[in-house]
Amino acid sequence: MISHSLDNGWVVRAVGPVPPQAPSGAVAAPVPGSVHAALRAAGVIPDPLVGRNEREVRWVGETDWEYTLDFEAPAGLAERTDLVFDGLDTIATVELNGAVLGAVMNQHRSYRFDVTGHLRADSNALTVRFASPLRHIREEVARLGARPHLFDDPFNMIRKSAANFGWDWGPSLPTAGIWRSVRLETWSGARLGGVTTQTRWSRGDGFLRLRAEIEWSGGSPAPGRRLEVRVGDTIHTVAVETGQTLVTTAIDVPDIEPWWPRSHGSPVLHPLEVRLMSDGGAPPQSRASRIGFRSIDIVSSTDVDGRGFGIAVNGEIVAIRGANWIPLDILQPSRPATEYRRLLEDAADAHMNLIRVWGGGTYEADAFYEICDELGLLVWQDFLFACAAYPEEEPLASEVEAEAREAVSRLAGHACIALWCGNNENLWGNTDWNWQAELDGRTWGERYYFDVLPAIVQELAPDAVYIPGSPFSWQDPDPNAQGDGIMHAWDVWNQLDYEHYADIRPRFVSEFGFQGPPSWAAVAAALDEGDVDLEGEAWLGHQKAEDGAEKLRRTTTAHFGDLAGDDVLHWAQQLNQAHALQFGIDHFRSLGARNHGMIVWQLNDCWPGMSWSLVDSTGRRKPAWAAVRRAYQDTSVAIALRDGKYWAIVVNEKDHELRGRLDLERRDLESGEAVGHFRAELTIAPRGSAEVRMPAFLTATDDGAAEALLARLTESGRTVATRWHYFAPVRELRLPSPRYDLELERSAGGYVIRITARVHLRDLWLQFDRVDADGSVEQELATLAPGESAEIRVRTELELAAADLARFPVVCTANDVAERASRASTTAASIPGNRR
Ligand code: BMA
Repeated sequence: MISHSLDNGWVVRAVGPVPPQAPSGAVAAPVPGSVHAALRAAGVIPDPLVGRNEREVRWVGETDWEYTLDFEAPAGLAERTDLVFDGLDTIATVELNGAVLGAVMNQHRSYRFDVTGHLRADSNALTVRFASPLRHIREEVARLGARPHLFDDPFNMIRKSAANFGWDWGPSLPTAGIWRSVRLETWSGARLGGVTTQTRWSRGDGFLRLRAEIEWSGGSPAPGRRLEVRVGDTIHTVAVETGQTLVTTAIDVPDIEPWWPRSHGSPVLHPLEVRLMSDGGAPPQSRASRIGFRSIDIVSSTDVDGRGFGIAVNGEIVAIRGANWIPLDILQPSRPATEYRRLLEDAADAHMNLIRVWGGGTYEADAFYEICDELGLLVWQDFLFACAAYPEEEPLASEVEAEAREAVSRLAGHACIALWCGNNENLWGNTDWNWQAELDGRTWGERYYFDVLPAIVQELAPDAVYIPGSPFSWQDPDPNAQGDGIMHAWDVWNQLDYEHYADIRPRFVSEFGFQGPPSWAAVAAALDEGDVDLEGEAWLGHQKAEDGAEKLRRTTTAHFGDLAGDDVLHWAQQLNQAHALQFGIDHFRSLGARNHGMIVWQLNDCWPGMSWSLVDSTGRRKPAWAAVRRAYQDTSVAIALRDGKYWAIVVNEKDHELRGRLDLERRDLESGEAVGHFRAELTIAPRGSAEVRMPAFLTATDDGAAEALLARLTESGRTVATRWHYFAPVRELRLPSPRYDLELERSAGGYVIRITARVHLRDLWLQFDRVDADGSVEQELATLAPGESAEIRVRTELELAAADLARFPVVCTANDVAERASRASTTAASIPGNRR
């Protein structure tokens, strides 16, 4: 089979009732891409991600667009030629030389048209006409009846990424366009179509299931047609009859190294080659990939509260530490693999072992799953339904089935795929969000989640795990019950404050999160120049969460005091997110065997905005990323207050016994001196934990605002984990004014910055983008006792001097916030009648 790319040379123009803002003629349209991206590149629209431009470009989503390409047919076409679109977004008609090839309506499918005999030797005209997605969903509402959904537009009426219509962390920019590659494929005899593999592993031996689809051109049959499968040292051959469209086989692969997720072993991959061949004639068609042998099962034990939920790989329960993944980009839905890699490495570096691809996005490109295979990151893959009631009527029902079949057959072969999940929050929505009145008996998607999708998984990937939704309960009528199945913990952010994580004891929590702003550089990127004001209208337009600004203000004020108008606000909000996530993770990990996993909401961002992300849209890691990294360490120590008593909780997520020493100290914040000390020797089983009740003398402080607890865990004299605990919120804490020595040392591509504390410095963080927006930084969120140092690496082309850096807001600490908070409270107290 020979493939000819048709990605280059497309143009796009507005058609139908053309709005006044539209370009009068055609503009170049990069493929893969979107109309928005093409108009932006042509200078027709402003950057939709800046300021309030999102609203100005609403007309783009209301307009019909026509993509055209003139191309010459390649020479030497075979018996059969197909036109293949890897992705069309979304409602479109495809025409070749004036003849309609088909009408399509699903962003989540690929399309193949037989164009044999339709190509002209010289010039060919290919047209894809896209209808406005906004008009389409309105028409569908009129046809099918409205159904509940979050946010403004009824995204549940179209098979297209829900988040494209706007979400509580992203803009509403309903795109159209050719969002994945296009090509011609020309072949004779038989074509190797979708190849679906699936593995298992048990006690040293692997097992591979394979399912291959074959298409026939109708030409003369070739002798000896067969499918050859090579994996490791094993070669397995299956004869293929002329006209046979499906080949299934199962292969034992004895004595093979398994694939393990991070934290359990190496993600060993083996080359797999599947070849469709015959004796003589056409060269073999071959599909090469890398597979890992592993078995995945759900394990659960039942107690009085309900049934637990755990993911076991090769028979070992994996304590899941993960993050949720949202689409990388709204305008340009298809992104280079390097961007996947960068973010997935951010996850891996933070000791994560699972990524959940959330149901409001897309099925990601192959590269995403290949990188996860390689890094040992499990993938929880949602089917693409989120926060809405979905009609089960035609043609949506058939589209859902077709897209699910394609996704499962494309992705099931990846070792990383841990499970398939029916939807995001729709089971919960149906029981808890008062859908019934609006639905008035209409369908909401139940049949998909309990019938269609599990049947497809069972047919195409019989060893795969399927769960009906996230959250879901095995037996509790409340799908979000904390004692049963999987929970989303959102009340804590929406209504309470992060200490309330300690009030819940989820068996598995697949969403929980706290908002915090992105880097200063990202905030600046979001706003028109000169407009950088966190409390200003333009930035608040990048806060999409319902009542988000108020929720953020409430929680930040509770911990840091009222910092409105203060230049420390951005840093305080970032730090609040970091503290919140650390608190939540420490608590969930302290639940021991009751809880088998936690997935932070959310790893990444799709634009510069206020969100729950750990890494912002410029690729900068937020302080929250560093806090999660510390809390997710294999071996970690946390301090918990239960019923007025303090405990140190040590988790050993290694496969060997931990023999260590735990030193607990109460320290005076001003002098740095230890005022109390307690030591415990610990032996903790592999993948076990220990709880050490602290003696009253250690924690009985007379002045909580002036003291803190330090827990240090050492193994053979080496520090493996430390954790500080403060008795009072930052706003009350008497942290000394930040004082430190800062030295610079040149290193390849930049500097090593050494900061040595002269006083107790809590949560030291370098906002290096304040100095060089083109530079980068590698750091932890460090707390230093007097005399201790942190080394921070920066890459930069600038010549730096210590004086450029040694100031707020470049070097940031919680001490800076405490100082402002105490100043603010003194001022507030001294103004009579100030009740703020
Ligand atoms: C959950 C997610 C998303 C949302 C997040 C934050 O509902 O499934 O819908 O972005 O919470 O509100």
